[in-house]
Amino acid sequence: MKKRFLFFTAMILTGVLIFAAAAQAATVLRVSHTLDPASHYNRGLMYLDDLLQKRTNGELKLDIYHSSQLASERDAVEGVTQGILEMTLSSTGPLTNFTKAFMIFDLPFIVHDRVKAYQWFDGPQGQKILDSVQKQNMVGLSIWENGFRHLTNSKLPVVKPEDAKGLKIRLMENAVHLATFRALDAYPTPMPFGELFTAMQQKTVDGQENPLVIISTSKFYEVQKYLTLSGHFYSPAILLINKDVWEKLPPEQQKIMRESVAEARDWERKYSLEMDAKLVAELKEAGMEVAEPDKALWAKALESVYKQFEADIGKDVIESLINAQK
Ligand code: EAX
Repeated sequence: MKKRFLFFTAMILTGVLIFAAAAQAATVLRVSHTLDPASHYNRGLMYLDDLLQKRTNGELKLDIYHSSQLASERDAVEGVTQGILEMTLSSTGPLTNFTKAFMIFDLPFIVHDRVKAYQWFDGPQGQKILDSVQKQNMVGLSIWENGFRHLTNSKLPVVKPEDAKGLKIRLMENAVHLATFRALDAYPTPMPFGELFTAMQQKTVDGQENPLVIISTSKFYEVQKYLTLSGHFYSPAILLINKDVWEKLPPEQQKIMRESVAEARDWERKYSLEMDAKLVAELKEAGMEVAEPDKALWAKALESVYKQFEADIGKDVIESLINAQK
């Protein structure tokens, strides 16, 4: 509790300072995220900042806080709803606690062809999901990429779904993800990303699941021997801005922001695809033992999760995302 209070106080104080400075000069939007400076999130946000500065002659810029320096994902989203933080780039992990519309992304194996799925994300269906955050005093700017999540652990090679039985796996604080690992008879342990490396190092958990780019940039290979290329969840990254902050931007800057965000999204997705293509080899070299499981077998073992959340998500929405990838 005390730690969270400190986070929020720090956010408010830096916010006041930045807005005081902004009175004479540029508008600076603080963006919080949890990942490493070398991650796709950070690189994508730097790309966006570049575009914004160029296109507004430096009048609009980002101040990027990486590695959970400012807040965990959950605290950051809460900060944006309250207007004590301007922006965040967040997985759907904590978002489903604010709006159920995002749960569609969290179903196991719902996305198998991400390039086809991008069109659905960027079209009216994705927009409807983004718009669901308005009730929480936020504007959902765009759907970027976190990536296909793969399982790692320090105990044994996991190839078949039953191999995960009994493993203590750190998960995001997300109901669909937790239900998925319960269906595997694992012990899901929800925890903020910032605490994960230490938890694996101290063996509080046996494993975790994240995209390759995160396993690599956060150096999880130092504490995890086994990598299973399960790709069980596809995780998008949602770029959020506080609604009042958004509405105060002059229309010209809003237009520049919208265009730049879409360009940075495409850049970040491409970067993430390139990383995925080369990282298996790099992680092997770093000492990880890599298993390529039969995904159909895993999908079958996890079918029950769809039934569990069908009423919350909507059968039509599920079908529409599946059909978009045919
Ligand atoms: O959004 O918590 C996680 O595992 C996420 O992948 C990470 O925070 C990036």
